Amino acid sequence: MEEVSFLVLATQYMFWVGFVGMAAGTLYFLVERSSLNPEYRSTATVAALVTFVAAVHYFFMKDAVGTSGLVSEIETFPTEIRYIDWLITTPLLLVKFPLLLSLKGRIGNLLLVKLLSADVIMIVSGYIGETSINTAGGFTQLGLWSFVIGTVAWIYIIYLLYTTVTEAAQKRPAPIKKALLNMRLFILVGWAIYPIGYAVTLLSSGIEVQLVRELIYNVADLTNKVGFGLVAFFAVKAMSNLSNKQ
Ligand code: RET
Repeated sequence: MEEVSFLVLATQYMFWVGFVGMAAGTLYFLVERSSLNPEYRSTATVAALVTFVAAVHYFFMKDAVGTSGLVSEIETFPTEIRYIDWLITTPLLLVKFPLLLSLKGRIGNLLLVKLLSADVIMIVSGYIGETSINTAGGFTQLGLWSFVIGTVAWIYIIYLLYTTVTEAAQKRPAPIKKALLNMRLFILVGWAIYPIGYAVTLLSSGIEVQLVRELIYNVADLTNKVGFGLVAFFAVKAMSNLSNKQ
């Protein structure tokens, strides 16, 4: 008889927590959206879209790992589900920077194009690499190169945030400026968890390692989607309150 694994149970439980957390975030952003001045509502709409996509993602993930707590029930993780989520949600997270900067015209468009192209390169290379690692059941050259390319793209995003975005943020009202400076940290620190998780699977492909990686990704996702969304939301909420008082 196969024994129930604590790690499998914990992962199944965390997928539920992820699903409920993302669904709650979506509801919150949608309900609170109407309390904002119309010019700021797009920030709440984008935040709700991000958590909604993730709620759907976690709904499927929890089914993919079943409910038995048996290792044999999980052969491989449905990598596609995560990467489809990331391909949709990471651009939406990055869009909040130009949105809060309210950059108009060429400068705004250029920043958006740079952020989104680097982001798509990062996610697509990660997907190609992880698929090759999964197929080979461990380390591959392609997996290593995908990691390198993806990491360079991520560092470029950080560079843009700490140069162009930081400069433009200085001209924004205090609550927005503060939020933008804090939001950079999510991309620098919060996003770092993903390449670390990827590097660990590249080096060691056992099921336990995959489960721990999933657990860590879940916590990271909640922080980077709900937490990040709240930081941006509170800034536009403060702006709406200020302009209503005047
Ligand atoms: C990969 C592998 C290649 C190297 C790098 C990666 C980074 C992934 C990131 C994902 C972020 C996801 C978020 C999801 C939603 O909250 C693709 C793992 C750098 C940063 C923020």
